Amino acid sequence: MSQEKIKPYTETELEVFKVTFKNLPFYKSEDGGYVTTDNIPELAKAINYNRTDEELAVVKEYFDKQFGGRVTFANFVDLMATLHDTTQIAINQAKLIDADGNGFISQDEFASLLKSLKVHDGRLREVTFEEFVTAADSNQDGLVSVEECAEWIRKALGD
Ligand SMILES: [Ca+2]
Ligand SMILES: [Ca+2]
Repeated sequence: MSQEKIKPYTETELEVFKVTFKNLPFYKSEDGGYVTTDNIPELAKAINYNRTDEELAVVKEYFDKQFGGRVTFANFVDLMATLHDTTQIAINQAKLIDADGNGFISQDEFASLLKSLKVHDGRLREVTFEEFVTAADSNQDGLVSVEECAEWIRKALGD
């Protein structure tokens, strides 16, 4: 499996992110460094992560459940990536979603995609698998490839 489509952040970019993160007034340096989910509204403001209160509540819920109420530096980088490069996050996400690695998104895999995307965009709550296939299957072979899925995510995340 080739990974060259995913362009990771450079050392310099990561260094800048780290400095930004550590300089947040509510940053906690224990346990490798984190921000509690209570500070998500301030965190969002600090990085121009423009989301509604409702969407931020979903983000908070996600971090509460998945990460015990903490936003770590790695999580922060992911959040930055959604701002910085929607294409990259979309490709990363599509690859992650293709859990069995067959290059296509199954109905089960789509269900987990929807779950993760809801964190980013509350509007996606009601998309069915059929609607997803219709919208995403650009070469009309009836299957949604990882690339087609990435393009769909990119559109879904873009405004
Ligand atoms: Ca698959
Ligand atoms: Ca297709």
